Amino acid sequence: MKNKTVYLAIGSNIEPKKNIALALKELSKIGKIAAISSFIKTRPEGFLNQADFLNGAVKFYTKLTPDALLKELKNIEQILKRNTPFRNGPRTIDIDIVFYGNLILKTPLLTIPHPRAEKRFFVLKPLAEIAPNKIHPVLRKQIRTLLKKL
Ligand code: PH2
Ligand code: MG
Ligand code: MG
Repeated sequence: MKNKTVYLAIGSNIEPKKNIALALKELSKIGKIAAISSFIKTRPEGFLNQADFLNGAVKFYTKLTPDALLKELKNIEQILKRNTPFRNGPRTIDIDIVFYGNLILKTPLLTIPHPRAEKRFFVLKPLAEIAPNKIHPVLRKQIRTLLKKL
């Protein structure tokens, strides 16, 4: 199968520098990292009473199918002992698939593009750094435009 271009959003608010470095190392075992954005400090969204996050985005080439990629990302989260006590709570690492080529997919386990990407500064800002012209396949707008509208 041909390589697909995937954009991942990465976030951590428990020892974030260490855990992001470990996550990038694990990611490089399941595909090729083509670009890494800056990692920016962001205020927690959803559940507010927790530490600030470091958030960034990665451009990634992989031959894995969306389901297989999701499984591998969950596995990396396990390797980093992700233990989220509750929804939107603190996490050692969160790796979300934002885009998988131009695929539009909705299954009970996986929605691509990520269904909340366009509402989240902590996703759009780093993504705009490495993929300003990438067009959201559902909204049909560039990342830079979605960021500006936020
Ligand atoms: N992730 C969440 C919920 N809230 N807030 C920030 N700043 N960064 C995140 O990565 C984040 C969040 C759920 O995945
Ligand atoms: Mg997430
Ligand atoms: Mg996630």
